[in-house]
Amino acid sequence: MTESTLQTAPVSVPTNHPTESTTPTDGPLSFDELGLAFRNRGMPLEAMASDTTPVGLHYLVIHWDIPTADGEAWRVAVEGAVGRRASLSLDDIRARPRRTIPVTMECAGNGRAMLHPRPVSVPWLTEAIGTAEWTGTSLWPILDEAAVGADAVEVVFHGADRGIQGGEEQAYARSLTIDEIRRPEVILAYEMNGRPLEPQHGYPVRLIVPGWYGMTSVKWLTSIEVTTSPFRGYQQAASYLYQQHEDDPGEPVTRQRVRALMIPPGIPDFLTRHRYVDAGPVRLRGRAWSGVAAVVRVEVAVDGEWSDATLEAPGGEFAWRGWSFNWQASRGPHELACRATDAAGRVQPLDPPWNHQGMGVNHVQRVSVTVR
Ligand SMILES: Nc1nc2c(c(=O)[nH]1)N[C@H]1C(S)=C(S)[C@@H](COP(=O)(O)O)O[C@H]1N2
Ligand SMILES: [Mo]
Repeated sequence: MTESTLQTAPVSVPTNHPTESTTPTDGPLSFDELGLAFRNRGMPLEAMASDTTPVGLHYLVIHWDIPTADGEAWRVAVEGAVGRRASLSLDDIRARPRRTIPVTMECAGNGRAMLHPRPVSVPWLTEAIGTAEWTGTSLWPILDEAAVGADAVEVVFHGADRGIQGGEEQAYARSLTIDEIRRPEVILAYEMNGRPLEPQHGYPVRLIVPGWYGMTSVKWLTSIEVTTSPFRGYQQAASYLYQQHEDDPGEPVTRQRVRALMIPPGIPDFLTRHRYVDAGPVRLRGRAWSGVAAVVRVEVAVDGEWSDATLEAPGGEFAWRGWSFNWQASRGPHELACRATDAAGRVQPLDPPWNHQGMGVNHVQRVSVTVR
């Protein structure tokens, strides 16, 4: 590249700057964001055709580097405020009662790049989503055997990966309250879709917390630490907050907000991904989920007119629910949209709910289509 093309490129020139700037911007996408987008890939929306997302199509989030892991030598420590500490090998974990759960996992930052201004991080549009069959063993019996102290309040899950974020060097760690991890569906998972975890998904063992946004499901798990005071690590206390501005103490991000997505119909243009559909009956399909309560309604709007879609049988308490809608497509430009409602009465907003970190951005998806 010559110097002049660099100056007019639609992305800013890489500067080799040592730390990130996360101030929300309406500026062009930066090389930093481009790099994050390649490392943290999304699920192509057409993968919603199947109940279970193939491993290679499931979205990924890796804050730093994928650790090199030796499954034979791996140990998960059970430590802190417990009566009996333990050090579990992969075989120890595999020997325990086995449980397979279909779980829809979504990154809390999904939708972030649609905000104005946009928080600078992984620039997700709508694709930070996937549903896998996770196999593992319930966590609570392990803690019960370790004799959790009466003064215990939280459990911190530590990952093997290390890096710097917010100017702070750290290993990835997140906590949950004791009540939250008593749920039997909170598992230590060692298989995804019937195969050992792949390196990028947390090999050899990770936590899976159905219903919560993905940051909770700590990968490359090395330690389960019972604490007697709330954990204040970076990924808990500084990141994953709904904040209105940088100094806002905010509210912690927890469970997945209700959301529906559709498989964009017809065929796409290569560059813009604008859709082309033939006139006549078109069966729109998609998926909907909520980490709070079951999805009870999905609606589709054609040019702003909302009608109910047909719901398929739920695929499990923690998996997305299929839906379809028969659209009689007439020639011309159209805008399609979809939105879900859950049994807790939550419904998706029409416009993006802005917040400083770009968390839980679950407004309705809009797809423009040309019918020919
Ligand atoms: N140790 C560790 N665990 C982690 C992460 C990470 O970077 N390190 N990313 C979290 C985030 S933000 C998400 S959304 C999910 C993504 O899981 P996946 O890559 O298997 O889809 O993993 C979570 N667990
Ligand atoms: Mo995430």
